[in-house]
Amino acid sequence: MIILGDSGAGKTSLISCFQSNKFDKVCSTSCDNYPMAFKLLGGKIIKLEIKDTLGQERYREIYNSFYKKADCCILVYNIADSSSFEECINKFNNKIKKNCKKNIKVALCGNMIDLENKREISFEKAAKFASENNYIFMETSCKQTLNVKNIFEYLITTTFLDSKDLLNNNLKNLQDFNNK
Ligand SMILES: Nc1nc2c(ncn2[C@@H]2O[C@H](COP(=O)(O)OP(=O)(O)OP(=O)(O)O)[C@@H](O)[C@H]2O)c(=O)[nH]1
Ligand SMILES: [Mg+2]
Repeated sequence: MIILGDSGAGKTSLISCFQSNKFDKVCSTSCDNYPMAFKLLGGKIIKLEIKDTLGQERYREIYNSFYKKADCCILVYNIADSSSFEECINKFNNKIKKNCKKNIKVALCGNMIDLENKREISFEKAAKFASENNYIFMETSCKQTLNVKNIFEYLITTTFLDSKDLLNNNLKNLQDFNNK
């Protein structure tokens, strides 16, 4: 899984919040992958590597090899910063279409919904972009640990479970081994 989005959108915070279920105010972006293991419905076990990236334009080219390997992607913007959304719908989306596997599963993530009074991008606008591209869409807040687990679990489940399993089961059964 690769995490993409503009600098400051909250990529590192999302990973950290997903892993620890809490909000660390300062998150420095690490070059490492974050390995995790999950047991899916029906007992299938997957080992997932989450690749954090640096959002600044000058660093973006270094991730080209990760685009090719990724099975799924979270594309993050800040709902209170329209330029971070523009970066997603233009630059990052083009990169995904050009460099990723054709069948990659993408989740668009509108982060920082705790900043509702500063919102610049409406839910509807982002949902429309997501549906036109066949992307999952959720809004999250790392600060309030809202929807963070959901977006990861939903993306992992839809990426690695067969549609037949998805129909028969409820995704709530996904188990995070690292929390056990
Ligand atoms: N209010 C609020 N602040 C957040 C939220 N998520 C992250 N932040 C803050 O936003 C700032 C940027 O978050 P990062 O996770 O470092 O952003 P990033 O996308 O990893 O940025 P780069 O590594 O530079 O590409 C930090 O100060 C976080 O504490 C959120 O949901 N709400
Ligand atoms: Mg970061």
